[in-house]
Amino acid sequence: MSVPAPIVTENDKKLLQSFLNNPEKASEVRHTMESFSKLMAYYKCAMMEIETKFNVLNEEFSLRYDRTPISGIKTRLKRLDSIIQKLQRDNTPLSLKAVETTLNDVAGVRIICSFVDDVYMLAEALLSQDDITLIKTKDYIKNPKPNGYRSLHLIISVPIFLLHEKKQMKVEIQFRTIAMDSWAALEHQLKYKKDTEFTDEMAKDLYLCSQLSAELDTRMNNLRKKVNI
Ligand code: 0O2
Repeated sequence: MSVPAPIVTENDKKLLQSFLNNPEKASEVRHTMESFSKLMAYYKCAMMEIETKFNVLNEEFSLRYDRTPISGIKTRLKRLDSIIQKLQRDNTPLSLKAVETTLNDVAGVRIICSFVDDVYMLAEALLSQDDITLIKTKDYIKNPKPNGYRSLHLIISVPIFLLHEKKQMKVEIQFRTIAMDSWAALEHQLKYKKDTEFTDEMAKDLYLCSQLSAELDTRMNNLRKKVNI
């Protein structure tokens, strides 16, 4: 039976000891950690604002048309290691300012829609709200990625109202149909399996699956129009 890796490694202990021996450094690290946690809390608030806006839109649509265009909402905050990786990838020096100015996807909201038309209807409804500012659009539905990935991405800015100030926070919103979401989730699982090579043949097959999923979306959307819902 293998011995589980210790939660606190010898290296961690050495690092902690070096901080204890250097109170100035310890206080600097504590201050940075506190500022980081505060920034993450602001991003979380922005995600909550966006999630609420979509719940309201879903509710109103359901009252008017007796169906819900949103089948699910997922939110996620980017993890510290992903934040660091992305900044390093772009050769951006690590700082909290860089996180706020350079990264667009620290706060992520994914809206899973019933039909393709719902994606655009919901995006338009959100963008028509006067506290939402559009920063960037990437339409991977009209222009899918070469691997077949489809989704509509909006980077927006939304205000959060704190005790004594109003702060504009960026949120990445990904709109997908159920079919687009299931393709992306399975592609992620298949591609990130570390011990097997992902061959060109497999990539072709995956691309074919994305085309089938696009065909499914088109047919479902046409049926929706015929049924008139
Ligand atoms: P996670 O775990 O979802 O956070 P940017 O610098 O933001 O303009 P970036 O980051 O390349 O450029 O943005 P892009 O192309 O809009 O894609 C960002 C996110 O879209 C990814 O986040 C994924 O969630 C999703 N995505 C993009 N391409 C693919 C793909 O080919 N397959 C799947 N399954 N998802 C994709 P992260 O940070 O990679 O991951």
